[in-house]
Amino acid sequence: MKSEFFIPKSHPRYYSLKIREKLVEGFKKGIVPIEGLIAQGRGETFDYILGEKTLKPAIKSIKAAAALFLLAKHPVISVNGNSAALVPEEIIKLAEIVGAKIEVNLFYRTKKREEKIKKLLLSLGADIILGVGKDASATIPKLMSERRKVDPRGIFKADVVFVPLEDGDRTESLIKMGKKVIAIDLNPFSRTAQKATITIVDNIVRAMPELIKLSQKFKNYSQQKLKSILKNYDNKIILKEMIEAIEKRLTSKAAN
Ligand code: PTJ
Repeated sequence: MKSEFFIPKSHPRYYSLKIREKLVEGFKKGIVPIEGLIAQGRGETFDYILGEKTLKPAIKSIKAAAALFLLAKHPVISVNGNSAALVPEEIIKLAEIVGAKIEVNLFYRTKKREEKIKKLLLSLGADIILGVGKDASATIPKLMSERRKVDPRGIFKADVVFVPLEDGDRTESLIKMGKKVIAIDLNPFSRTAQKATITIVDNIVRAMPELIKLSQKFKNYSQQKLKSILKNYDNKIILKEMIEAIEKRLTSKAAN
């Protein structure tokens, strides 16, 4: 179900428009909820301000995320509609490299959409997808949204949960359960960004290939080296650096 509209490569916003098209296609296929298009719009705003590139603090977060993944005993990648539409192959690749399970977990949960996302990931080579239908039989305590329903083999028992593009109601609950949370969120002010153990403030389409690359590289590192990468990481400092980067960019734009 490709877009009927032609986007010329010469268009100054070609890449951004192509990402948008992926989400629209995902929406038409029943993978992305209509609210997911709004979420992308919010992300685009921050990306525009950041200059649509991966900034240095984000690279530090990606390195720490790779280290945490590789040190984890039960890492799980939580997939929603937007991440399934934008980076399905990358999710599978990352899971392979770091030995993570993949679980579908939706805020706007419907049986149909869960099944479609599972089918998409299986068709791209994933071997098992958790969290769909009756498999989501465990509950995240004190969480009221549909995201509370999780798989006992997956998010429920995970020590590290990766939540690319989250809506903010779950990260805090996962942290309270004693888990470590890695988030990708272009908005450094969001609740998810503020509460996660590691926040990658970057576009998911740029961050995922970098995370795959560094996870592959770090696989050769000793546990001690991975631990020291984590020890030197401070998420509060990273968020501060990202907010300062936004401030700097806005100030320089205002001066021109
Ligand atoms: O598939 P579901 O039912 O689980 O629903 C998924 C959405 C994304 C609709 C749901 O989680 C939601 O409503 O999310 P929010 O509250 O809009 O938050 C999404 C966050 O992701 C916002 O802080 C955006 O800035 C950020 N974001 C959006 N697009 C990108 C992004 N961050 C990185 N890369 C993007 N491409």
